[in-house]
Amino acid sequence: EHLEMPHRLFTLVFPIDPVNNCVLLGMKKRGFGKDKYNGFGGKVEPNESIESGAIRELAEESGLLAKRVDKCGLLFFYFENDPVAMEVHVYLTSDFSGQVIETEEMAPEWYSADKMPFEQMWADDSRWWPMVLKKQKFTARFWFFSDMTTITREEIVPVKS
Ligand code: 6OG
Repeated sequence: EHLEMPHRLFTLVFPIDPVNNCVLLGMKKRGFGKDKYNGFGGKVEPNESIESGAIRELAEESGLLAKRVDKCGLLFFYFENDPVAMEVHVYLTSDFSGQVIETEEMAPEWYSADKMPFEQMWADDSRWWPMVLKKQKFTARFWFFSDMTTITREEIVPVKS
């Protein structure tokens, strides 16, 4: 039933340092998700592919230039008071260059991949991040109460690579 809802396309990229098993998170300084840590991403523009949107947003928000990004999951968010669902394409990248910079949007910080600051992240993240650690691709759906904090229903389905 929810599949018929209109969707808005977003990307979310997590840079990974495989040597130290660290992930770069950004403290969002403004806009949607302010004062939360998250990966780097945003809306996909009409003239670009989802992957190029992911690479563009990563560069804009962190200073890192990814040569490639690897799809690890697909998230759908349904908000009680919003008729438009969010479709968020989630990527990892270990193939990047450049220097991490703080931007108007994000204050980046490295975290150990198994010590994520979930209490300062969106409530869904602690539910699906374990799939990332297991290298298991997934599709997940979360229904949020109007407080944007409480998850009222969730579905997390592993998918084949
Ligand atoms: P801009 O407004 O910056 O794009 N996003 C979420 N990420 C997680 N982990 N959980 C959520 O739960 C999220 N809702 C949105 C998608 C918003 C950015 O925030 C992500 C985009 O990367 C509801 O253009």
